[in-house]
Amino acid sequence: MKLVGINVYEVPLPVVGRYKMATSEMKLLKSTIVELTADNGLKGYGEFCALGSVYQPQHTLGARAALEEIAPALIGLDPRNIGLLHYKMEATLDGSRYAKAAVDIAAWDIAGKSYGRRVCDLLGGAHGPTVSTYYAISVDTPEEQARVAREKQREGFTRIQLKIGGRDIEEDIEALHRVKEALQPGMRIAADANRGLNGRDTLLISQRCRDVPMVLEQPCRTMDEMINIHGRLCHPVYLDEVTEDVNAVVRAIGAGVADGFGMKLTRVGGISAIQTIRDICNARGLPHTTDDNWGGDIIAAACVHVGATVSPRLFEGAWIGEPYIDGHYDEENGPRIENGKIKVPTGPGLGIVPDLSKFGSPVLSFG
Ligand code: 0XW
Ligand code: MG
Repeated sequence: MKLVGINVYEVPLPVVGRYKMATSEMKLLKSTIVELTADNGLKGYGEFCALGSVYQPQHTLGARAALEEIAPALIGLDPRNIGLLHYKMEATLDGSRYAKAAVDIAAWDIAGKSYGRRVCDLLGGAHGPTVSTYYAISVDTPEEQARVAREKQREGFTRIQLKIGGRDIEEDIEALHRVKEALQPGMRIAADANRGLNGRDTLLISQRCRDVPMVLEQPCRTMDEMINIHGRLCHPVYLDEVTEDVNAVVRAIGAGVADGFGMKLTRVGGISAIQTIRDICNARGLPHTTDDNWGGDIIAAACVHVGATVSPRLFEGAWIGEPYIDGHYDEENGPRIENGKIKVPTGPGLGIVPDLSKFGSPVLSFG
């Protein structure tokens, strides 16, 4: 099998409802789909969707430029030889993991279709037919955040992620206490500032909310800030945005500054990279999610397939953008949240058969 074509599509994803984090509010996101075509006609799909241009040091146009750099070098390779694809990508361009992740995910999709197996089965097997997910509650008034938390618990979610930061910390502190009071036992809480807090405010919030059973997710902007305050916090810390690759994950674990992770496939380089991180976390008993920034059915399915293979004792859920997206790339198989759970797609590869008419014409084509 040889790669004979690579197409790149742009899919606009207007945000349904409201999605506000400490550093930005999302209104319209532009997802990027990578389609690999093999000489036997098989196609594999990958996806990345940057969360605007200030969320991380990678963004849409940069990732698409990276695809222009790497795609021609992949034509002629066997897409099932995923390690060789990565070797070639690293030999062609340093960094730009969003772009490489989309190629990686498409390669796992095409490999699964070639072997007639689901991606989760290629990754060691699924622990069940569904995975848990969690709901991210936007920055809002403390009363509204508490109302949403109660509503999501009634809908069957067992974990919420409360967005904090970007406001007076008294509001964060009040919101966390109101959410705690609003919930029945059985709901796990992550307070996620998406790097929007400094060390002082993180310490103050943790001390003033020591009675709230939660984890602090990526409060500060840098790993060094987290190393500086970690030993003085009253809560476990999950790192997210700063763990930009496998090496950063290993560094954080070695520095003793991570008690778990909000892990995103495209940030670290795709399914191959998160498989490694999954196994490292399993060896060290570190809980983690299998999420991504944003995106449609393709990246959602990839997060769910990986999540299905995470040890249930460590799995913190697969977040997907479905509640904020109007429609699916694949109306029949696209991942959906029901009672706080997502069914693992059953078809080979990612199990997604995208309606290509929804992607329009390619914005880039190679081969
Ligand atoms: C909740 N997420 C997985 C989706 C948004 O991109 C933010 C992210 C997070 O945990 O930071
Ligand atoms: Mg996070």
